Amino acid sequence: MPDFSRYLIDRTLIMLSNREPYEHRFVEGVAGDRAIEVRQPPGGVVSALDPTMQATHGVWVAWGSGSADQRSADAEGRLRVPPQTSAYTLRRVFLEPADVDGFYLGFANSSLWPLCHLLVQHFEYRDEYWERYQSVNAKFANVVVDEVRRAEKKPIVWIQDYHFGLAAAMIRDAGEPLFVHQFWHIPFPPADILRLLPVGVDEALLRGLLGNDLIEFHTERYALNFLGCVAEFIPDAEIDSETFVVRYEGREIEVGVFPISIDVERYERLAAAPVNTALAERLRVRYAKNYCRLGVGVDRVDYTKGIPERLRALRVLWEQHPEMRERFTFLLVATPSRSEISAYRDLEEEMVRGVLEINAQFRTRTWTPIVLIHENVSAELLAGVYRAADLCLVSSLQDGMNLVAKEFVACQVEERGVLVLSRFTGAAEEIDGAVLINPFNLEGFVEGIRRAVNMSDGERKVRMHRMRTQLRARTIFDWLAAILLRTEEIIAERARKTGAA
Ligand code: GDG
Repeated sequence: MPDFSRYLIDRTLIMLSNREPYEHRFVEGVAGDRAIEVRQPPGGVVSALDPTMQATHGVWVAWGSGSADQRSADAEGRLRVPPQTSAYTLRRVFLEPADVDGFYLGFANSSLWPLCHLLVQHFEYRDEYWERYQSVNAKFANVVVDEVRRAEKKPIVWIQDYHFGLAAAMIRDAGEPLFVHQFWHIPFPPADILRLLPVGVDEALLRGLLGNDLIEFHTERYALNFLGCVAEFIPDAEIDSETFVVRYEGREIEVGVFPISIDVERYERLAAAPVNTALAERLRVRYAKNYCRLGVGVDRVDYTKGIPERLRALRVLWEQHPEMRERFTFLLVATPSRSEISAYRDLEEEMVRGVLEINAQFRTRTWTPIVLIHENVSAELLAGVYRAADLCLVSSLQDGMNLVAKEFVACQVEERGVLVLSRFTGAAEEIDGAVLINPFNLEGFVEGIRRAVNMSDGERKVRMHRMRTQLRARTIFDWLAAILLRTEEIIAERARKTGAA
C-alpha cells in the first residue's frame, strides 16, 4: 500500500459517510452477561478509506448504527479508532427510527437508488422521505461544520455517496474556508429519469451536489449524465463540456472520472492462502469433476444485480441445451440486504423459489444444478470460492462499478476462470477480457454462458491473464491516490489564481 501520509500534509481530512468504519455491538458474554464487541463492517470501500484516515489522522463522521455505539462514544458521539492504535477520531451521529425510515430506507434507498439505476418500476417517492432526507443531511452537515471548526489544519471534507446529496451545499453555507468533494458510488441518471422526482426536488439535489468543489464518478457516462442534468435543471450554471467544469455561483466545480477498484494484493493473498488451496480443491472435487464446470455468482440480494434474469438464463440453458446438464454447476452466494424494504423481501422469495424450481426440474441422482448459499460469508471464504470457479456470472441491470467482477479476477490465481459480465456495469467499461452480456437479452445471455463453459483452456488463460495485468495496474490505492492528487492540484491551481491557499 502506498504511503498516504504524503498527501494532505497540511490538511485535516474530514470524511462523511453513512456507514461507519467501526461498529460496537452488544453480544452475549460467556457468563450470560452483555459484552461489547467492536468490528469493522464488511465492504471494500470502508476497508480502503480506513488506512487513509489512519495515515492522515483526520475525523470520520458517520451514522452510529451499532447497538452499543452510543455507550462506546463520549457525549458528543466521538471516540478514537482503531481500538488498538487510536489513530483518528470517529464522530458518530445518532438517528431516530423515523430518520432511518425516511432518510435511509426512504429517499436514499427507495427513491434515489432505483432512479440512479434506471429501474423506475421500483421508484417510490413520498414527501416524508424527502423531508427526512433534508433534515438528516442538515444534521450530518452541522456535525461536519463543527468538526471543520475544530480542525487543527486547513479542512478538506470528503463526502461518500448518494445518502448525502445535499450535504456539500449545506456545509459550504456555513461560510468556513474549505475544500469539499464527493464520490458518487452508483450510476448517475440522465435528465429524463431524474425528472421523475417532483419538480424542485431534482433541482435541489443538483444544487446540493454543486456545493462541492469536485464531484467524482466511476465512468465518463455517469459524469456526462450529471452534466446533462445540470444543463437541464440549473439555468444559472454554465458548463464547459471540454474540461467538465461547471461555473456556478461564482465558483468552479470539477466533475472527474475515477473508477474504483479493490485491494488486489489482499485478494490475491487470501486466494493463495493454504486454507483456500484446500477449499478450492474440495469445491472442485465436489462440483467440477468429470469435465463439469463450476460457475459462481456473489451478490447482495438487490434488484439491480439481475438475479432473476440470471436464473432465467440458466433455466433456458439447461432446458434448450441438455448437454449442459451435469456439465455445469452454479454456486450462488446471495447475501440478504435491506430486508426492511418490501421490494427486497419479494426478490429474496423470488430467488429462493426460482432456485428450488430449477433444481427440481433438472436435478439428477448425482448432480444439483444450483447450490445456494443464502447468508453472509467471510471475505476469506469468498476468495476461496472465486479461486475454485471456472466462470463468474455478473448480470447487473445497472451497476456503478461492480467490485465482485474485480475480486473474481484478483482471486483467479490459476488463471482458469472466465468472467461473464453485464455490459451495464462500470467494470465493463474498464475491463478488457470478459465475455460481455446484456441481461435483458435472454438468448444472448444464454449464449454467453455457453461460450464461457465451452471456452478452450488456452483462450481462458489469455483473457484472464490480460485482466489480471490490467487490474494490478489499477488498485483501490491508485484510485485513492488519483483523487487525493487531483484535490491537491485543484487547491494549488486556485491558490495560484487568487494568491491564497
Ligand atoms: C456500491 C455500488 C460499486 C457480497 N456478499 C458478501 C460480500 N459481498 C461483497 C462483495 C463486494 C461487495 O460486497 C459488493 O460490491 P459491489 O460493487 O458488487 O456492489 P454494491 O454493494 O452495490 O456497491 C457498486 C460499489 O458501491 C463501490 O463503489 O462498485 O456499483 O452499487 O465487495 O465481495 N462480502 C462478504 N460476504 C458476503 O457474503 N464478506
